[in-house]
Amino acid sequence: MLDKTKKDWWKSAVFYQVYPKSFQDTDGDGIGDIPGIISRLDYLEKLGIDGIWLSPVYASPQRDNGYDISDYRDIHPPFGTMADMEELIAEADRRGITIIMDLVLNHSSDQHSWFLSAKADKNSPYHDFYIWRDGAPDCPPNDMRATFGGPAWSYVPEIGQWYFHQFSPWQPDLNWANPAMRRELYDMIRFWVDKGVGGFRLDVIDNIGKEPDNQITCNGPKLHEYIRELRREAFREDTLVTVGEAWSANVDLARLYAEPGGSELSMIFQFEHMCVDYGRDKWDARPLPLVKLKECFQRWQTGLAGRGWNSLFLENHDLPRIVSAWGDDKKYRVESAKMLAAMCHGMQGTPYIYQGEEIGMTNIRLPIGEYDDLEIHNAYREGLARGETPERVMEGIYAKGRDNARTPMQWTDGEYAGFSAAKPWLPVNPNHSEINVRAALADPDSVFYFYQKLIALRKKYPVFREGGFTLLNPEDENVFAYVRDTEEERLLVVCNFTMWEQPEVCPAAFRGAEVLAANYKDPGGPLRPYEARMLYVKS
Ligand code: TEU
Repeated sequence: MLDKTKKDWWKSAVFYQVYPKSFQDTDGDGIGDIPGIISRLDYLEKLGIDGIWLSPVYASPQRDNGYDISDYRDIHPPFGTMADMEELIAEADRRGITIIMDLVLNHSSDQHSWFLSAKADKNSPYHDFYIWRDGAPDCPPNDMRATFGGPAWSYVPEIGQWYFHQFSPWQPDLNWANPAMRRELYDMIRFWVDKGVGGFRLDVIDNIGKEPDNQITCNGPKLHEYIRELRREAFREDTLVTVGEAWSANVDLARLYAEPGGSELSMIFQFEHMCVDYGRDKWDARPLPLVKLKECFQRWQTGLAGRGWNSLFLENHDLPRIVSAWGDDKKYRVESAKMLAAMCHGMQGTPYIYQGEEIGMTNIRLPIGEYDDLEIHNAYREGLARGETPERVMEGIYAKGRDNARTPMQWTDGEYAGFSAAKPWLPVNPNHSEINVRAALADPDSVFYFYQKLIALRKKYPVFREGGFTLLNPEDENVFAYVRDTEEERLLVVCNFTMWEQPEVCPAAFRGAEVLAANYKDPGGPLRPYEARMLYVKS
């Protein structure tokens, strides 16, 4: 077990993201809940993870599945009670699992009492908690667009003002220029630290320094000043792990957020690698350009070595299932899921596994009416308005829609996959008959045991945490191979990204090396479809 009183304990940790609405239902309403998470802690302990990143469980109208919070100090009733949450923290702790809560500090729900008061009365002490501009009802302050469609400004006739919302009208942006608002957030964070939470994932943290008048959303001039204040005032303990979500980050910006002195955050989630297959936008997905992906990882691995810290991930609740996106979710599902895991977990950083990734869950295809996500419905409307055919728009949604990752966790081959006794809020993937936790646990060659092994290897060999990174054969379009090394150890990771045989990659130093992990028996010779090998030598 990791010593979590050590400042940088999270550098040796592996985290697991739980999306509560889809993890495990216990009260038969078709919606996952906190008692459900508690009931699965033994499973997560078996996997070997050190912490859970819990997507929002706060009180919320659920317009954006909890990323629209109406009370930061309360629990969404269908998920359970505060007592359930306290029990989860305690039960997880008993198993050496730290709970990291999701914090949405950029915006609240439009149903938060602060916003209700702010929009009812210009003289309310909460008015200035949000971003308002005067103006005529037919003339928004500028033409900025919201991420989930439509203008980024909405008008409130009762007070004759516009409010700013980067995401949807139900998610008004908080005004970080207001010190009283910031103080409320810091106090709220301390409320959760006092309950025993071990850290936070900070939703769209790169947005908090926005200057809408200058059309600046990400990386505003005061962004890092705010984050440093947040660190000083709210994240006082060195041992808290803090992960900022920053779609706009490049390597230089990441060094600011995660500099080793610890004045800001432990690490960030950056998404450059997840965007290499975007065409015009994410809905216009192209085949994976492997050379570009390799170049991207190399830049991040070498760029942050000793000067920051990477997070390592291929999935989350906003992204498609990786085995469908970059692997083969049919014939070579098991092989390619393991290959992608090896590629990711061999690098330097802190790995995050998204629920279901560890059993190789796949994307889903639904009729448009069965999707729940507001982003999907907006993309559909906008695609048709642009003149695209429904078929073409649906292809984009099948490839990249966020509900791919949000279908219920597949525990068994039974009705509703053992997720719930009732019809779930989002359809279960029909392939749960084959892909499910029960089957994975019964099969020693399953994707589950491969993840379990990768987690154990990271704990055992310092090279995973400390080693330098060297990319081999950068121009090879089919195989991703790299070496990690310290003065004492060397690790080779070789991954065939195709369903065809590829020439062997094995530098002389690794001839006869120990095989730490592999997804085929008897690794050696040409690489088989989606083959992955992890070789190790003492240097
Ligand atoms: O996501 C940030 C974000 O920008 C997403 O909208 C992302 O760009 C999109 O999914 C990719 O197309 C965070 C949360 O992870 C997401 O679930 C929330 O909807 C969003 O913030 C708003 O809080």
